[in-house]
Amino acid sequence: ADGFPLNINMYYKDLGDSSLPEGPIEPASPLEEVKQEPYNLPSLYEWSTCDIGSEATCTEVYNLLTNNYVEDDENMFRFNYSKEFLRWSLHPPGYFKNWHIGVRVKATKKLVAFITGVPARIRVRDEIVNMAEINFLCVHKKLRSKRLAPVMIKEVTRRVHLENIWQAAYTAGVVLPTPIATCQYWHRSLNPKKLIDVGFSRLGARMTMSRTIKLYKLPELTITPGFRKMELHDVPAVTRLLREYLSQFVVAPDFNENEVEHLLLPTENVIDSFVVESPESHDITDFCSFYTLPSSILGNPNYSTLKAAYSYYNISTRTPLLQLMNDALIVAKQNDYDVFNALDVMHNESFLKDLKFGPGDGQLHYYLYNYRLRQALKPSELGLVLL
Ligand code: NHW
Ligand code: EN5
Repeated sequence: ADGFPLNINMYYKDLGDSSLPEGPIEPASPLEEVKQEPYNLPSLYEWSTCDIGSEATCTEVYNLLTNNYVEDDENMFRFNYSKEFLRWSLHPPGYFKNWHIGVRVKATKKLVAFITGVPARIRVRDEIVNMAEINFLCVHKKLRSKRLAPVMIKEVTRRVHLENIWQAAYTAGVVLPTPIATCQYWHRSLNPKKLIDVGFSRLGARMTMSRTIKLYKLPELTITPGFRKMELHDVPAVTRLLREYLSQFVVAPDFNENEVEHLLLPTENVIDSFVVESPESHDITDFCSFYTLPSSILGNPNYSTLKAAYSYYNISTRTPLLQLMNDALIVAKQNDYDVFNALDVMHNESFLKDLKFGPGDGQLHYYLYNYRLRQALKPSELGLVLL
């Protein structure tokens, strides 16, 4: 009546006000309004769409990331995604080649920065939202702090918008505006002597090396009857199991059979997945999976890489989750992994302590771009694992 808005919050988009509705913050724009030309880079550099299917380009990306990607807070370890992993994770069904964005030095064509998006349908409560999953943002160490990252983020955003997609999901070890959840990394030693030798873990108080080795010892063989590697003919059953399981979380991917085949069928040195096939009914009752992400060990004279497994999607309907994950640890040990890592997402809390995982010094923050949640989620409300 006096001409003032009833609710001053209508002028403040992101105050975390729990009275504001959940959903898109900015509405989609008409595609004609999306900027048609790439953002400007400093004049010595140029954009370069990276064809990861090309062996030469994949090698360039691999080398950039191997030398410049994420390190722990004490710069002792650096993620060392393999080329096979990059090809797999960047080529899901329906991927867009021009969402794999490099920056090169004009004069030499040297690749100095990178960022990627891949399409994904992510459900938030009962809305399925077309999103981009953003990953592998990397700027060469010699070009840091020159505000290149914000230009790369704007450019990937523009290219995502050109496909009429207006939301994104991403994770980072650093705090940015505004996490939808903050998760804890947990680590289960498989090769405690090496982990201690390289400084990944420490000998506990009043522990000797031999007591520590005994503490982490695992059976040679898996325990669950019917536990075996997932095969192509399991895709329909695993998809049904996964869709049903993920429906309980607030944020989770909406996987179809094509995506399950690509993302969850075992790929050597990239993704391992296992089913439990009931010896009686031959039904697929349980599932577990982990991906392979080694880290370079920086400046150690004796060891150069740490072989790490990362828990991916796990589902128990018959086999207790604890037993299923114990079998996952056993196969990881059989295959020479040094450590098995997991986040406290989904139902992982229920097995972490019992299976002798310990909390790491790293956290992982989850983000959505242009999508508001009323309040931050507990890690156990997240049904999403990004690579
Ligand atoms: S997280 C891994 C990110 N990569 C690394 O940590 C590798 C090692 N570090 C680097 O290469 C997973 C550089 O330090 C980077 C920053 C490139 C990180 N996300 O260029 P400047 C992902 O890939 C902000 C977002 O001078 P720099 C997810 C920082 O807050 N922003 O810094 C990626 C500051 O902004 P402010 C980050 O050190 C998600 C600005 O960058 C960030 O030379 C991307 C400084 O830029 C991070 N991880 O390069 C967002 N780290 O506003 C996607 C720093 O505070 C959003 N910054 O001044 C969605 C897009 C799609 C939408 C579609 C609708
Ligand atoms: C995008 N997809 O900090 C992801 N890792 O705890 C990008 N710590 O390995 C964001 N500092 O705690 C990634 N050992 C963010 C994570 C960046 C990498 C990172 C942490 C996660 C990590 C290790 C090594 C620490 C080395 C010194 C750690 C302790 C293990 C110990 C084993 C025995 C039981 C107690 C815990």
